[in-house]
Amino acid sequence: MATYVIGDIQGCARTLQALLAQLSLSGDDQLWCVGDLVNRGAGSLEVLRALKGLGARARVVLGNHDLHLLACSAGAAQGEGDTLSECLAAPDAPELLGWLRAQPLLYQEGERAMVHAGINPRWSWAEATAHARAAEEALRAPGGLETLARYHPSRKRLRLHSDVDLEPPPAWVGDLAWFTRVRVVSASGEVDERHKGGPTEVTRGAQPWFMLYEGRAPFDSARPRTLYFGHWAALGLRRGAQTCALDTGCIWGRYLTAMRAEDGAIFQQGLLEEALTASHQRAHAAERAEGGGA
Ligand SMILES: [Mn+2]
Repeated sequence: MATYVIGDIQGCARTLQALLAQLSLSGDDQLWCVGDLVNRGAGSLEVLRALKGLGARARVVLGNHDLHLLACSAGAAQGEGDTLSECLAAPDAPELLGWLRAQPLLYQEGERAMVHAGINPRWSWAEATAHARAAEEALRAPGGLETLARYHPSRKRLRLHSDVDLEPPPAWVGDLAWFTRVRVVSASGEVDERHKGGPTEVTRGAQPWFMLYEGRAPFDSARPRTLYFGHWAALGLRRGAQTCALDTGCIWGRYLTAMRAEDGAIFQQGLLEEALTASHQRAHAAERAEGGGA
C-alpha cells in the first residue's frame, strides 16, 4: 500500500486525471489531497466528482478555496476570477457539497498528517488537533455555513459598514486563518494575510509558519514525523525537517505534484488546462489587498 500526497488542484481536472494515470493507483493505495480542490481552474465540478468517487481511497483536507465554495453555497458572493458557478448549479451539488463539508481541516494517520496552509506554531500538537476538531464540528453544525459566509474574508469591507456584523467572529472562524490561509506569522504571533511571495521576501520580524513550527519541534513528542501542506505556490516543493510543502503552482502554469510518502518519490504533471492570465493575477492582488481571496 502506498500513500500519494498531492498539492493544490484548483479545478485543474485534466491535469489531475493525467497525474492519476501516472500514479496508476492500485489495491489499497491512498490519495491524500492538501486542499484547494476547486476554483480558478475550469474543472472544479469534475475534480469534486472524481475525488468523491474514490471513496475511502481519497483523503482530503479543506483549503481556503474549498471553504469559499461552501460559503458561496450559503450566500457569500463569488469574486472576480472565481469559477464556482458550475459546482453550485450541478444536479449533484447537495451531495458534493455535503461531502466537502464533512472533510477535516487537519488529518493524521500515524506518523503523517496534512493541513492546507499551516497551524499556529504556538499550539502543541494536541492543541492543534483540538482546534481543528472544534472548527470542523462548528462547520458541520446547523448554521455553520451561514456563520462561515457571514465572516468570510471577502466580506471584510462590508462588515465595516454593517451594524449586525460588528461582533467579533467566533474563535473557530479565527482558527480557519491558520488551517487554510497562513503563510507568514508576524512578530506578534498573528497570521500575516498580506504576504504571498517567496519565503525570502518575508518582512523583518515575520517568519514562515513552518520555520517557527519546526523550531519548536524538540518540545513536542506528540507530533507526526511529517506534516504535509500546500497553499504556498511561491514556496514550491520544499522538504523540511518535519514539514513538506507540495503546492507547485499548477494553476499558475507550473506543475501538479504528488509525493509518495513511503519513499519520497516525486511525480509531476505539467498543467494541461489554461493557466491564469496576468489580468487574473491582478484581480487576485486586488482581493489580497482587501484581505480575501487566495
Ligand atoms: Mn490555498
